[in-house]
Amino acid sequence: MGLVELKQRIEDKQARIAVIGLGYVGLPVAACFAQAGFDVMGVDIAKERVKRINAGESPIEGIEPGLQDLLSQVIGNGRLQATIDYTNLKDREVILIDVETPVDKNHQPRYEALRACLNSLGQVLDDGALVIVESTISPGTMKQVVQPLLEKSSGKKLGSGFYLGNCPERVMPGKLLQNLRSLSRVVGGMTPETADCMVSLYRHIVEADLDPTDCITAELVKTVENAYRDVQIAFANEVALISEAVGGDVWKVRELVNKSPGRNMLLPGAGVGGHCIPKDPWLLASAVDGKELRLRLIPAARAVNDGMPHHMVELLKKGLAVAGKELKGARILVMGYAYLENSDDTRNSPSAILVEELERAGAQTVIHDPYVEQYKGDLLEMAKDCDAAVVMVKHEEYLVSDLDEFAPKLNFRVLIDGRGLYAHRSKNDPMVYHGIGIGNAG
Ligand code: SAJ
Repeated sequence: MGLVELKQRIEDKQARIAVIGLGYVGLPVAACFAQAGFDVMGVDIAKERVKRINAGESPIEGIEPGLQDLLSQVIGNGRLQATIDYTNLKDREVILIDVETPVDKNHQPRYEALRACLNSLGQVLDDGALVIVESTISPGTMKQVVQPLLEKSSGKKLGSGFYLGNCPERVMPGKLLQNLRSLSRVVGGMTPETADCMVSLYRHIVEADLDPTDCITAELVKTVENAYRDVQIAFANEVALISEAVGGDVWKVRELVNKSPGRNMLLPGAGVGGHCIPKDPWLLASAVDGKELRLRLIPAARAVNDGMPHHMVELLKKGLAVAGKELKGARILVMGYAYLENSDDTRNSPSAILVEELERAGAQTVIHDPYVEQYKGDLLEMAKDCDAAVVMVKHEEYLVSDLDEFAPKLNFRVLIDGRGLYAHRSKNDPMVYHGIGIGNAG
């Protein structure tokens, strides 16, 4: 089938769609196209996940407004079904790929899941099918990895046997459906006609701008927008370190800097976690591996942000020293384990780095997080017998908790504040307070 005919079938909602990878991106995407009226086949390697989805049960952790109801609806009316078997994709005309694309400890992209998916898909790919990679990939991956791999596994040629595009997602845990529908999408096609056909497809589920372009631009936009945020956060963190060193207050500095036109200094903090920001700068940087270009800013920003949990340990050592304690043998209350406030998502959590370093130094840790199942509990109770508290996440519960009620529960009133939660709160109690960006750290 040619692109003109496929575009018509897409416009008429006749095109049969597949989504490979039913995680926090793929599942909402599959459900949205099914809700729009398409016949959608979801594929995942996890049998248990497929079973739960076919039972109309969302396997996505955390609160995702509308997702469970939507899934029940589209499983109930048969528009969406899930499978582990790629042979069920033989009749699919549009295939979206939403598999993981992590980076390893050497910051190199790990495309095992993507390669496996393309190999399996190639065996069953229908003539003239449109394959769209939604996963975040290093610029150049469509041309250097996806196209040759799919041509090899399918025995077909790009442009005649199949068509290729890259349409990165901009979802965020807690707002999966909302972001999917309301955020603009960059629609990269290997040819302008492919991008045009992709716009017709996404128009069915995206209310915002759809920006047609080529694949290298789509690959660059996604990784650049997250590297940009990482550099912005690193700047705020470095200003916090300067403020500490010179006796300033970074929160006041930030507030006044941002009064200057065109400034928007982000928030310094105890670290940068999550599924996107720590990874995507490395996907961008790896695009120039082996080329003459040596990057300095993007890797440096990553180093600054990765250094923040370690800086929290340094602040804690100083705080404990005032109380005549050292890390070894101390019992530390870690407040917050999720990577983001009011979330249960712990992927790449800075708290994990902090806990590992504290325990390596011989400290005991008591972890509290009102959202993460295994760390839920009574904060005041958990504070008892702890020598100090370290705030890692600005969960709503901590914003409202009464410091003066909480501090006396600790053996030593040492509070290390990684998110500026208590920087300007009255601390009547003789508190040893060391906060990110507050100059009294001494
Ligand atoms: N963080 C700071 N200071 C800040 C902002 C964030 O330290 O000023 C930390 C957070 O505590 C967290 C990490 O950075 O540990 C990431 O926070 P985030 O607000 O960037 O949230 P993410 O990781 O969910 O980022 C997502 C991204 N969305 C997608 O990739 C589709 C990102 O592009 C968005 O900008 C971000 O959501 C958003 O704006 O909400």
